[in-house]
Amino acid sequence: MQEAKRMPSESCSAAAASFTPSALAALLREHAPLHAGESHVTGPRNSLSSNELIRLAAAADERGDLISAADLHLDLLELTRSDTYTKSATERLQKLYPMGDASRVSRNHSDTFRTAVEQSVAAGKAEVLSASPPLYLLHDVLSATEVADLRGVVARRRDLWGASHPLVCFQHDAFTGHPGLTHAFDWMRGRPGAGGRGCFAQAASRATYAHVPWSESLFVYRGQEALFDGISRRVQEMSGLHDTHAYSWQALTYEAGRDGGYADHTDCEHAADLLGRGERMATLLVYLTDDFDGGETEFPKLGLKVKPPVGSALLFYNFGPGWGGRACSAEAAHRSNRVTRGSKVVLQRWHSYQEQPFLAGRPILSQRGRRPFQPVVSCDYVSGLRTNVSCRWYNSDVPWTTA
Ligand SMILES: O=C(O)CCC(=O)C(=O)O
Repeated sequence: MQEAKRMPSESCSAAAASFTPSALAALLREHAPLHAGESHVTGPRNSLSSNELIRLAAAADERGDLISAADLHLDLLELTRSDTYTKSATERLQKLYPMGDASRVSRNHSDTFRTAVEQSVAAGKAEVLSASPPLYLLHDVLSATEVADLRGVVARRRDLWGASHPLVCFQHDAFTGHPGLTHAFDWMRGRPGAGGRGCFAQAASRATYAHVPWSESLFVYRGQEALFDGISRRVQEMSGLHDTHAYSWQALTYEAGRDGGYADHTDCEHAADLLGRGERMATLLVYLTDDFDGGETEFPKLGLKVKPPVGSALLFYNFGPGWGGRACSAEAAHRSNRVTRGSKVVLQRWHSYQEQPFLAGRPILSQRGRRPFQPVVSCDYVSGLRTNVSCRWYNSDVPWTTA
């Protein structure tokens, strides 16, 4: 936990250049040599059988330990992907994050969104960048003082999470080029919840993390920072996007020298149906810096490259065709271009059509395989496309963190 205070950006300048499978394999050989019987990868997250988990979950329920019960039901959900555990984990999370009956009213969320942004446009507070899919620039969402204060909160939380080197995880061994990783995927085979991902073990993560380019996503959950909760209320008023439909805030940071950009993707969670649980109906991006080069938010299908001024926001609808359309809109695909000078800081928040109060709350996932406050750098196929691999640093526990 002690060794790696956040790396200064000048020492990351070679990150993107050295991020090739063979360079990573060489680093592993040099800095984290294997001894007999060892692997550079960690094992499956969950070594308990579903029967054992069911027994432990029942015991946690019986003693009224809601946090452990929710955690175990989430483990069961990951292991089995069964509707039963979706329901049981949801029930427990809703008990942990009660929102009160008043917030449970059902509403047509795409209509409230549309009405509010159209009013903002009529009042000169927003402009339309694209009609289909609907994409808006909201002016003056934050004052200069608020921007400074929010950046202060982000800096404080980044310091907390910068104390340890990250665990380095990949979605596929082909990307690292390291044969050791295949063990992890073999181990995970037949475990539907594991998702075919593997993480380097601690020594291998320490040897490689500085050579992986990444952008950063720092989750700030509901109730953790009054300033963020206040902004949530304002967003609700300005955009019609209700706080009880929102995910947690994410503070995204892209630093020149370290950043590899974030590849083309849509924000639809499962690219399925707007009405599905957790589908990200709309995305909000609030910009906290603009003194950087590169780093535009680009919508290639719309021919738009945007770099909004500090304190303003982009807001877009991820489904179609047209307002209220229920299929994922390919036209809403976007990326973050690589930052080549300075640092880009953006607040991101997704909003689902369905009300899901617990989505913005701290997830109750296990810390197994990670040290306390140890971040994860995860290199994933963005949007499921094998040509689009991007790595991101996360402060949150993630399901593919293994023990
Ligand atoms: O930072 C940006 O401009 C876009 C971020 C984004 O698309 C994402 O994190 O999913």
